[in-house]
Amino acid sequence: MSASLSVSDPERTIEFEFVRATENAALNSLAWLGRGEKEKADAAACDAIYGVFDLVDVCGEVVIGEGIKDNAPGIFLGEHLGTWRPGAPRFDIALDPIDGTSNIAAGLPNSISVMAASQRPDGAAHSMVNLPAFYSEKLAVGPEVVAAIAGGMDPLDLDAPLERTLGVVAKALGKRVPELVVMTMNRPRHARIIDEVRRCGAALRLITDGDITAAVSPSLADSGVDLYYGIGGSPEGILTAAALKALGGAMLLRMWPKDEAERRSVEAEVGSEAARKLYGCDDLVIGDSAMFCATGISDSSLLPGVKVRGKKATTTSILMRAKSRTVRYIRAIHDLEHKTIHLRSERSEKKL
Ligand code: VTB
Repeated sequence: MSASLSVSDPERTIEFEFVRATENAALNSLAWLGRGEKEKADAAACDAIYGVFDLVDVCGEVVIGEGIKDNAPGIFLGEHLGTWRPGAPRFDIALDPIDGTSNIAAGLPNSISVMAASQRPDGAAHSMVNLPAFYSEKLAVGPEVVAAIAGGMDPLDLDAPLERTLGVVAKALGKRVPELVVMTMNRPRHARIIDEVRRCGAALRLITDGDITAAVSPSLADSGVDLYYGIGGSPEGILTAAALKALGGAMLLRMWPKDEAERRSVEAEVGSEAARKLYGCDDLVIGDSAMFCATGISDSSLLPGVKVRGKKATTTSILMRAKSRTVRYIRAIHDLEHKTIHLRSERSEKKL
């Protein structure tokens, strides 16, 4: 047992409040599934997250928020979550009330509500890195690949041809390349990746949106995904890193400015060396404290979505902590005739 495990660790109790928050966000946004209103879905998820944390004794500071990117309603960088009652434990929080808002709006699969949190190591300015580029290039693999590399196999290299990377991953998993399943978002900027994966003979699962589920999936034994590779949102990369720290997976990440103007602005902000830095999960979420929690809204390779049958709704969430490496799947059955969701906007309980 790790020395850092302690019964008084506030993570152990607070983590369940994160499940309530993402469950309520999923339930409250479900009404917007397939209704073409992504901002209303996002607002409903944010309202429910605020509502849960308004009742929780924690000093949470949003260090990775959303909203600015989408120009949508959101929970922003620097906002406080929790009561901030004196003496309450302090956490840095990263969140995406809905990753995959376009999917919800279109009634498509692959949307989740997701949060991560960590306690700042002593003396550190922050525990999660805020990357100034909109996009990052990300390559994510599961624990078997990490173990094979630790055992002497060639490490992964973001600059190596994809053919080599697929070969390394296949060898680590004891598969042939044609047996590999690669996941990426279907985007014109991924044309080369898509061609390469197909040329090598691996299976490619293209998704519309939502690359947190995609990047976490290779670390889950039964997701059917072996490798995630692509260019997606930078904040999503931080949330992914928190999950992979708990799952023992790995990710290589490098900022991907979309044009010269963005490259110049990123370099002006962090310097040219940091702009090109290759990050691993421990560089993105610093220290041994990391919690990750997500609830499925619509079905994904990570989680089933909310299922409603009569007056009952079933949610499935995944909750994990890096310190203990316990991974919990929490299947909750909500009786909609009794369930109330505390929303900040109403400052009262909302009956579903
Ligand atoms: C990425 C991805 C997200 O939006 O940020 C994407 O990481 C935006 O990419 O998971 P495009 O600009 O190419 O659409 C998501 O898919 C959903 O927020």
